[in-house]
Amino acid sequence: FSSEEVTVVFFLGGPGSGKGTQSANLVKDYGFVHLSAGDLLRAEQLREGSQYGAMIKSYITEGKISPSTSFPTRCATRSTPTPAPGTKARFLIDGFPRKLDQAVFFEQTVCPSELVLFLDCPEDVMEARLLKRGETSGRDDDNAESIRKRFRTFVETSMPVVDDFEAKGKVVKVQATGSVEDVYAEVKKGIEERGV
Ligand code: UP5
Ligand code: MG
Repeated sequence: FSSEEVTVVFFLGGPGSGKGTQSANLVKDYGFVHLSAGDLLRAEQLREGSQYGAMIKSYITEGKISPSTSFPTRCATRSTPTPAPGTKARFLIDGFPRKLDQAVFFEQTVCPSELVLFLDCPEDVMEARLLKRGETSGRDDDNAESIRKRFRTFVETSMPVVDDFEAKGKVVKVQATGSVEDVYAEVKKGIEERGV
């Protein structure tokens, strides 16, 4: 794809910063196709007959990033509707790329991103949200031990991706500690200022 054909916005932020929640708002108001790498991996994990199920479960529980640069992208392409002719498709890619090699691979082989939305949130706030969600979510990684590992991976492996985009002037950073509504107001302001 070229940037004339599609608009790609990467939506990054720590575990529990609110990417999924705010994505739902953005889909409603801005017509994005939402692709969550984590959701796609969980769907593949649960798909009957998947040869990757056990492997994905282990990566998710350990808070590690699956090694393939292309797997989430492949899942995404498989599940993506074709846009109507003459319209520009808009993709909101949530929780990807979270490793430098994934970022380079995606931008070189799929499409360069237009913008990177980054939800900035302290760990104590994210932890409280995830533990609360863990009471009902059934997610393999919403427990204290996995959360600790996810935070570590985020700091060591995924923040460098954000820093790299920041150095390229692509990042819109939003404080994510407020209410869902307050955070969304800031998200909207950020993307509208950039004209996306
Ligand atoms: N909540 C949200 N916003 C709130 C607010 N403003 N005030 C109060 N509460 C708020 O929100 C989390 C919880 O907080 C919810 O209960 C929500 O109601 C509440 P959510 O919107 O779900 O946050 P999100 O940032 O999406 O958190 P998530 O847990 O999904 O983030 P992760 O980045 O950890 O999870 P993801 O699904 O992206 O990845 C999971 C795993 O998949 C990774 O750890 C990794 O093992 C694997 N993975 C790969 O291997 N490769 C990839 O490319 C991607 C993922
Ligand atoms: Mg999410």
